[in-house]
Amino acid sequence: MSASEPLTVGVLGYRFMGKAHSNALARLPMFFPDAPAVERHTLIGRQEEPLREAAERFGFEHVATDWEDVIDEVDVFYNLGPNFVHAEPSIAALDAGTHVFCEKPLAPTLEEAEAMRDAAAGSDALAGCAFNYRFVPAIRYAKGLIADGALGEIHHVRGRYLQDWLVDPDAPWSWRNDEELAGSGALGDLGSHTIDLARFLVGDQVGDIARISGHLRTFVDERPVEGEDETRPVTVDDAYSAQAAFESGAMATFEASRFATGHKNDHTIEIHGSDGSLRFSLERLNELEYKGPDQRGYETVLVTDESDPYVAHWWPPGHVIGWEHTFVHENYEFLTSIADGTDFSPSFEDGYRVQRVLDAIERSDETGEWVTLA
Ligand code: SOE
Repeated sequence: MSASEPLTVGVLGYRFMGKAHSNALARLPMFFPDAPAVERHTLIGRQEEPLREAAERFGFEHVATDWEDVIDEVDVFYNLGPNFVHAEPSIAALDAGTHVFCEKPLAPTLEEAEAMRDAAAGSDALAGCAFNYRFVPAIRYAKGLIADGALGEIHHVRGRYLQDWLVDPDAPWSWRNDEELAGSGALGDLGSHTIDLARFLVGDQVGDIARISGHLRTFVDERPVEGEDETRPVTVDDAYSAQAAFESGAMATFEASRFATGHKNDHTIEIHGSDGSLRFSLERLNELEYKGPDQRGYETVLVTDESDPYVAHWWPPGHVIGWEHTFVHENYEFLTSIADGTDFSPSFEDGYRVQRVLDAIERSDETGEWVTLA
């Protein structure tokens, strides 16, 4: 790729994440003019008709029904498919020297995540894992406070991710309900975000998770298949909870549920230290609640100043941004890392480290014992 030519991107997946990332790529030229030029080259999917319709709508030049025909033809491969298609195409692309951006969680199993991590380590191409919540301005602001020591010694991390889209027992079965296809349920789909955020925010202060105990629960064990007169078993968790100790001795509690009635996409993380605390909620994405050493209680900081991360690319202070903008930020950073030949976080190593924690929670649930992460 020469400096003047655009990066050609092939994207596998054209539903929810395909739309989120295609929108992000389309926003870059207007809001991040210093981002590398990108050509939305090929959209990859199995069903030709809806694929062509999506390619038209998302601005892709070409379509393909087989990823193997694409990964050698583009500079960057986005793997936005279901968890069970993360490993093989991503490893093949990295082995071919194609940069890879893969949605979270990295894989359904620890073994596949390890193979992806190793492929990235052995490739000259760049690999990133799309934990988009690292790219919320308020989360970046929180990380700055923690890095500056504003919270003092970290004692507690408390993360939870609550949704309720499956509380209706008649909500249809999908690949997210199947262990072979997804690996786990709320644990991997939602818990992976929270565990990654905890590692991102306090990892430098408290080290990695040293040991953990977990509990998984499936409330509804079979669901109707949409458009058919049959049901399929639910073989993954509907909810999980876990408690953990970091290497420093700091404590963490994590939970996620798809049965938290009344909560639509409620991802919150709280951190308590010797000198202060902070609290973030995705439902109030532009705000950070912070209690510093000189305050009696929490104050709500509206993180929309032009000096705040990414904000200057958008609108004046107070003109808030949303969930979709986090994808623009992560695409900007990943594509810029490719163009500059610099590292990108979260890497496949980060994705693998999250997968180790997911796997440990599942093993703890099976044995009823704490699991030490070597
Ligand atoms: C689950 O419904 C989901 O789409 C997750 O898969 C995403 O990662 C999360 O950002 C929103 O909820």
